[in-house]
Amino acid sequence: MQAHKPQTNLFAALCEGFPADLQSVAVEADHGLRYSWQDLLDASAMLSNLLESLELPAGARIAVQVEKSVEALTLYLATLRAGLVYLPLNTAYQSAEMAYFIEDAKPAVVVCSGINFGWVSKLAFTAGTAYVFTLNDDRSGSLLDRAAAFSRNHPVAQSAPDDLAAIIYTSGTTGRSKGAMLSHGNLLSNARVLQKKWGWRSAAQGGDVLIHALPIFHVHGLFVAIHGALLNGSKMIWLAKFDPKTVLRHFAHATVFMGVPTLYVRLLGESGLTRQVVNNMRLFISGSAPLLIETFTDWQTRTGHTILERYGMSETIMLTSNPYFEQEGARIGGTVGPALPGVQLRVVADDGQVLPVGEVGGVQVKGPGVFQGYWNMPEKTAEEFTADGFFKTGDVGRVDAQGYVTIVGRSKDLIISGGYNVYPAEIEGYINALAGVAESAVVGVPDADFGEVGVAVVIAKPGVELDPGAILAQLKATLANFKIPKRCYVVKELPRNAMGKVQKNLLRAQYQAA
Ligand code: MLC
Ligand code: AMP
Repeated sequence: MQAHKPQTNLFAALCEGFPADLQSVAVEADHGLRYSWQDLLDASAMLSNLLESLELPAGARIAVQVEKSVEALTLYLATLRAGLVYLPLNTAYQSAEMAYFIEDAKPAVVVCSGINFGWVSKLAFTAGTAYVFTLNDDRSGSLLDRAAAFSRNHPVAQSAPDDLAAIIYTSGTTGRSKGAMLSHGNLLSNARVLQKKWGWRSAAQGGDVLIHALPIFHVHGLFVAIHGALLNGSKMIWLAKFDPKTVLRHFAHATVFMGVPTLYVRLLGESGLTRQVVNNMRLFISGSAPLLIETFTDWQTRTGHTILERYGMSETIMLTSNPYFEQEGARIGGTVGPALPGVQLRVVADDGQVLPVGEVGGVQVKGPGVFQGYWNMPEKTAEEFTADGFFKTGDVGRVDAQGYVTIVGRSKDLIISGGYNVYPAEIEGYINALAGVAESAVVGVPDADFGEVGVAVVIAKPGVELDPGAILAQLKATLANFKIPKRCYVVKELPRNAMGKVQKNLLRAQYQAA
């Protein structure tokens, strides 16, 4: 008898979780269409065949900036299936941001919305991209037109665990975005661990249904949510955008919900959120940003459910999780739970000494989800790893005697707003380049909805009168909307320490109250 060879291509491994009845519903989209498991297989095969017909070199990047749709999901699956590298990009990125990603990643194929074809194709062709296709959220565009001629059969590419599956760009503290290279092995091992840890229910156990309301260009929506459902053969209720009232309506037919804290805050703002409404739900998961203890307890009071908070990042996928099963311990608000199986997590002092239980320091990790390095940045990659192979997360935290991790802050200058990362250095760079600006500092302040939002504090060049509104308007014309500081102040000077460094902690305290 031939031994069963485990699948190492992520797509092939996900398919092993598909239910026996391939005609059953895999994805129920909010525009009313239902896609069967067979539809996902057929569509991904056709797209894979199209990609293969382009005769791209091994490791070619497929850069995708499109609105959320089930077809975009099948393009992701097709890229894995063809053994190529998926590179998703936030739909909010404007031309300067897109130019950087395309120049840096040199994708062989770019897929964009039809409405952006003019400027995106110009950037892509200038950077040497050979093919630009369009894909719209109404199932139109040249990508699907071209794929229609291809077969619904496609042998899955042989991918080794270390072969790249995706590149996820994360902004850099110096302002330059870095592409985190993730392999089939990284993504698959994490998906399998989470399937067990979160008790995903097989069809025989009644099955699970996931409400998918997150964007699909970041780790949370693309990997944690999609892999979770597919690997378990669980249906997804696919919402193009998060709307609290729509989500409330779907709770009756679903069992699992994943969100960034802002989604929970907005759901709590709905009077319709009651115990009865979530009666059918099994699990609420939060991550990507700190979940305030008030949100955690308000959710418990209103729904009777305890949110499971987990922690991760683009470079590592998921690292820790509060327990799902009672016998593994309680879900403790304010903590992100113990390290997942296979993850080694330690807390170190500034000098690299490993700290004892309870002490606060830099969080370092090692494990099967930790990425392969930053695209084209070997020095930067080397800087972020210790000599003994731990990745420096840039988060600051502590671990208690039971192994529960609490994230207390970040050593990286980063604002997390509604689950999106905003790097002050990048925004400051743009502000400083505006006419009449001498200098600027961007800091994060607490916000009831987004958790944290950016505030810009700007100094004018001598003799120049700056208008804060005009500064924000100019930024809006250039940068992704979520990066725009929510407020801007023009001041005479910035607080500095003895070394002349701007004291952002003082600015934060000052503008938090303002
Ligand atoms: C929108 N805006 C934001 C914002 N989202 N501003 C700051 N932060 C954000 N996150 C701006 C809009 O541009 C608009 O500005 C104004 O705020 C109001 O917009 P809105 O209509 O309320 O926003 P909405 O479309 O509802 O989006 C909010 C949101 C969205 C919370 C649904 O931001 C979202 O989907 N966030 C999830 C991000 C995510 O998936 N993160 C995972 C990263 S992975 P104006 O001026 O134009 O009107 C990761 C690893 C891990 O971190 O551990 O998971
Ligand atoms: P990203 O680079 O978008 O993947 O963001 C990763 C960062 O999000 C981490 O380094 C953390 O700072 C933050 N993060 C993710 N999950 C949590 C959480 N549950 N609590 C606090 N911070 C989190």
